[in-house]
Amino acid sequence: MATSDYRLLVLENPLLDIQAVGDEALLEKYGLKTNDAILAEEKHQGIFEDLLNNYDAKLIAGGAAQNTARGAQYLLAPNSVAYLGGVGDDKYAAILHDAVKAAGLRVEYRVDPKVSTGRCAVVITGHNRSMCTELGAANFYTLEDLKKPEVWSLVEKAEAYYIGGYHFTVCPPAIQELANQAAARNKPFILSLSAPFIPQFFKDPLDASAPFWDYVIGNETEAAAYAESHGLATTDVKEIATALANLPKANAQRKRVAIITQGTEPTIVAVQGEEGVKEYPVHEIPKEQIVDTNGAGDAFAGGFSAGIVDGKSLEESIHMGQWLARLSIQELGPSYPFPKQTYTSA
Ligand code: 26A
Repeated sequence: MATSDYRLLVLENPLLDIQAVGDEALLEKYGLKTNDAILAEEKHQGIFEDLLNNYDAKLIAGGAAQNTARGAQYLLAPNSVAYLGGVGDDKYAAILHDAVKAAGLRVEYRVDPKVSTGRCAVVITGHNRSMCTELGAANFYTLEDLKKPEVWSLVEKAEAYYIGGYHFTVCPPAIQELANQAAARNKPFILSLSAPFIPQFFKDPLDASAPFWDYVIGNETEAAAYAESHGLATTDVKEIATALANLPKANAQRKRVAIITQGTEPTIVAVQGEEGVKEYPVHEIPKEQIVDTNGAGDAFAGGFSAGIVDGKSLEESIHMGQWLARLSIQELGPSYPFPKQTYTSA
């Protein structure tokens, strides 16, 4: 069946991951938690060189929603996904260009010749990953960049939007513009909560976009952070999912769906106005097959979004997300196996 090009448009922060296996001492040196995502402060400046010089770090294409976009493209027909964000004009941007080209992902980067491409230090300890990000050129994306003709034509062409919540630290007006476009034209608007610090410290722009979420995706720690910062008075993942699904909504033509992943525990799904939540068990793989879990959530979101864009059922879309996450955790960093594996439906 012929489909139109670039049906899914994704916006967030393109980053290069500098990833290494670390230890407690390294986490302690930089005051990092074993499993977290934060913005780099003054005290973290040395971590990138430290990882490269002393921990045999690998350079891997990252940026949470860029991983999701590569993931969705993995499952969809060629030329289905386009991605927006800001990079520099340097060797790190060249690595990102190579990675997205190999994945068949179209990018429209805002290129800033004066600022370095963003970097994310990823410290792996066992099945945990601690991430510390210096946004660099990714931090300079603006609403004007979204309105450039070559970008805006992608906005108009797209049939669905996916926003990585990390972009709330960069350009809420661009997110809001895509939210409005989605609601006005009844296109699905998918949002990832991305990290606990987003609902904690970027509550206002997050809440401004909430009425536009058709699908909201998070993991258990992000759900808990949302609940706490929004005074939900519960720590129960199912109750939080139900609360998210039933927030006020702008586009009444779509019922909101809230999806909470919990690692190897079942994926929780709540639908606006519907009684009860559904649970979708995860098909675990043997522990020795896991390389690292960096990007597992992004991969889930990529598979899920591919399903939604392709008009698959909610159940099938969840299955696609779980399938792609399972592939990704068997690769180094937020990557997918090539040659491509063939998806088998639920
Ligand atoms: C603004 N921040 C903190 C971030 C990120 C981020 N992507 C965008 N913005 N912090 C970490 N990541 C990415 O998350 C992926 C794993 O889920 C990392 O680059 C990594 O590839």
